[in-house]
Amino acid sequence: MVKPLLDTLSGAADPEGPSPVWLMRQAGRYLPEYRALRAEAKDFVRFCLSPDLAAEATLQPIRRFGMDGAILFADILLLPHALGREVRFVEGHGPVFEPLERPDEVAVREGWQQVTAPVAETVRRVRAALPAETTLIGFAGAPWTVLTYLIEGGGSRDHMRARQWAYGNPAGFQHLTDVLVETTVEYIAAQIEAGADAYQLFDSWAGALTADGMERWSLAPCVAIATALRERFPDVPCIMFPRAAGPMLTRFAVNGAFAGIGIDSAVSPAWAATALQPHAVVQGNLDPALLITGGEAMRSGVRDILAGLGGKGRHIFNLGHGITPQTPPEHVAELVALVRGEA
Ligand code: 1CP
Repeated sequence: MVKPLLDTLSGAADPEGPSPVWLMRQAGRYLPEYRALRAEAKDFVRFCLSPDLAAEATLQPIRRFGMDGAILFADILLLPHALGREVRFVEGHGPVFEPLERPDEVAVREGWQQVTAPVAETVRRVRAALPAETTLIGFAGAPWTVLTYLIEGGGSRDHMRARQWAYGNPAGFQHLTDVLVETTVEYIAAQIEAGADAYQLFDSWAGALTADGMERWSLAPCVAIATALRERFPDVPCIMFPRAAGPMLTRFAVNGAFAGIGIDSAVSPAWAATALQPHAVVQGNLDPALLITGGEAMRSGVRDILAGLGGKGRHIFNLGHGITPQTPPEHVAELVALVRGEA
């Protein structure tokens, strides 16, 4: 069975074919059918942990647009939630945690996998409903990005407290990272066993670290996760997304642990084609603002990315970060058609 996205990650894609396409946050509030479904569960954590609702949210963008990849509907903060750091999603604000006071407040907790078991059930249901050619993508947050939320008590502009913990108490920070590496491996393994074809590690805040800090707190733990999973599931590729990593992206690409590297919109396609693409499949990187803008601005952005990265069987079309709620769904339909050469 031809699965264009999985085949690209495995190096088996037809170089003549169009770049496979999926979009970060392709399920979510820009879709009216998502807003209607979301209204069925007041609490976002409960929504994510309801396999019926989460499977439906995963499938909505596939039904409407037919992307090559479906990303599991869940959240990167469900794992720490299962480890006893309870998360609340506050309407109009975002995730909120009781901020960590000490590194030893996080440990591998007996029974945590029972809390995330519904996520694997979602994967099973999506797999059963998905067209055979659609790649099902599991995911988790990278340890650094997850830890920023735990340490700051939620989202943060500069991640100052998390950076100070990492630089000021490396032993304590290593303990926190180790706990997340160990549990992330099991969390993704459960998604793979339930039917995920590939998985992505989101390091959304990698760019807040120094180059040395990124090497230690982003690259090293993510390599550890991908290496452990490759031993168990040699055919399941990892896409690493170290957002805003800049020139450090080459360190991720040459490592060999990751079949794909996600790039943000600040990276030039021409640079990525020479610096990254010889070592890994490159995923990206339309500015989400161009998807909102639409029209010729969007079309020219798409053309530039395809000219730089497409046509080699080593590119997955995506945004440089997630779709935002104000995005017109018609622009998403046009984007998918453009990438496929149908518009
Ligand atoms: O009520 C709602 O609908 C809340 C909005 C929402 C959604 C749709 C949140 C809250 N999470 C999600 C789903 C989600 N989150 C998915 C699956 C859906 C899809 O991609 O189609 C995925 C992959 C994530 C990943 C995620 N969650 C990341 C990494 C990607 C990124 O955007 O950088 C991060 C940082 C989060 C944390 C999070 N979840 C939600 C919010 C508001 C936040 C905070 C974001 C921030 O600090 O800016």
